[in-house]
Amino acid sequence: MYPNWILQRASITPLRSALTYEGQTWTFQQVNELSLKRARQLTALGVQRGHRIAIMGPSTPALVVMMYACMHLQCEMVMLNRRLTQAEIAYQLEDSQATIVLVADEDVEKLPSSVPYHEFTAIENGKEQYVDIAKEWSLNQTTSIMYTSGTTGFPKGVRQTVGNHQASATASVLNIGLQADDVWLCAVPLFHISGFSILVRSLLYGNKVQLYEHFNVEAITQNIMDGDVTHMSVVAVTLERILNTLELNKAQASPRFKLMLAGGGPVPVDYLERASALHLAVAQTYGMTETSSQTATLASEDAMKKIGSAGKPLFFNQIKISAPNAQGEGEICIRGPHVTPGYIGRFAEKSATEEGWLHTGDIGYMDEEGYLFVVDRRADLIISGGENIYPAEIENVLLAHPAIQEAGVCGIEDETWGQVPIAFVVLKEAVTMENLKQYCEKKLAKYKVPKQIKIIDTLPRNGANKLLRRKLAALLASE
Ligand code: S0N
Ligand code: AMP
Ligand code: MG
Ligand code: MG
Ligand code: MG
Repeated sequence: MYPNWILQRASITPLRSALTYEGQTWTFQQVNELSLKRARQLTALGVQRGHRIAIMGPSTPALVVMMYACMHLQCEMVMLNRRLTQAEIAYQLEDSQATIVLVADEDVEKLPSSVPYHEFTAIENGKEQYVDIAKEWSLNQTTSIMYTSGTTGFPKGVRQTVGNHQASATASVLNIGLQADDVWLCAVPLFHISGFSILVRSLLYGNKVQLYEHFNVEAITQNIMDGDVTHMSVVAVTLERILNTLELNKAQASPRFKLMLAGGGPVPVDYLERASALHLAVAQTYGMTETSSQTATLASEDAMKKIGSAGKPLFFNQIKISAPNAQGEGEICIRGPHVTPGYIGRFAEKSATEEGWLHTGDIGYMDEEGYLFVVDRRADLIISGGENIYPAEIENVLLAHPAIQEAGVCGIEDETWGQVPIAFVVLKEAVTMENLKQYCEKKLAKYKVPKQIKIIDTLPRNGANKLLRRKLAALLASE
């Protein structure tokens, strides 16, 4: 058993700053008191210890307090991505069997109708009921559940336990070090592990989080130039926005700024070189929802020497390359205390690991010095601005349309988002593009809606009739 992180942090450093948002700052004691009050208010509304509840809202202190309240109640939090459509949210609620949704007022309209929910302001203004807050948590208790799309097209709910988060945060700090006045800027969504892991690190380290609701590039770059913050997590797209802003202003990062963790997908080498020219320390990192964030990270002193590498495995964890080819490239497998114990819902029976090893599906190699290079992502995964898209998910939606006989989806390079999805369809009856587009928008989050839909006569398939997605992009190129 381990002490409740929120209570222990408030007890050790009550007066240290925990959170800053739009110029207002809360100490760990204040955050703790607010979240305890919110836990009593949730109790009055019938939320009980261990319930599986879903949460949705923009990245604001209200969301942080709601999450901490749920953690006080040892609830399993299903983190809902705000960009999803009602149909996609309905799937996750059904699959997870969450008892209730706690939703920011502005997001209520995003919920499918007839889903039970409590709005944040109703909770915040509601009455309180006494509840015994657990002082201790067990390592295998589930803290959070995040859905990650799967090769089958059905998103999988990944369990992230107390032990997973603790191991991840500890390994992170052993790698990058820590000082009491470090401040981590959080402008990645709290519903992704990129964002939530920043909160966990803050609770374990006693560091402040500077929270942003939107990716406000001017304000964020100013923070980096002024040294208001020391660390930040970015994806390639947001890194590029910051580089661009620094370059336009002929400015550099403050010497107080220490490190940017860049992950969630490949980071173009060109960005790393531009960052280096601006004295902005960027560490490329490789991690995923199943590993509660980073698993390997490149030390910033190696940034130029091993450019393009995602670094070495962090403490407590191991990486191996399974079935390597002649070039040493094979499937990246990960073992360690940060690896999920498994999935929930329809994938609960499917083991996430084999003999403790998580088979990521990503392809990579380790060089002779043990540095990991990720060369290809898992099974046709498309990453758009840090959001994952599995072709099968879009294909399943397209195939359900009455006019569509066959569908194939692949990613193409995109200036703005890194990659975007495009679709190829074989029709069984006439249909307008407008109809198809509207249909997709109803069923799929905006970032998953194919940027182009091409009508063709047959899809490229192999002898076993398997769709050859990698040949789809070539079709477009040959037009
Ligand atoms: C890139 C972001 C910030 C873009 O959002 P922005 O600028 O706020 O846009 P909006 O105003 O919301 O929308 C404007 C239009 O843009 C479309 N749109 C928005 N996002 C995307 C997108 N990703 N792809 C395509 N289109 C997008 C909107 O639909 C809207 O369109 P219109 O105008 O037509 O209505 C935002 O996307 C963002 O925050 N991305 C990052 C998400 C993220 O954090 N991903 C990482 C997930 N992976 C993990 O968590 C595991 C790895 C990990 O833990 C990690 C990752 C990074 C760094 C560190 C770590 C770590 O290990 O600690
Ligand atoms: P998610 O499921 O959202 O957690 O995304 C994790 C996936 O993003 C990994 O399985 C990889 O395919 C990809 N990814 C993460 N970091 C990197 C990286 N440094 N280089 C290439 N791909 C990455
Ligand atoms: Mg808002
Ligand atoms: Mg994902
Ligand atoms: Mg925004």
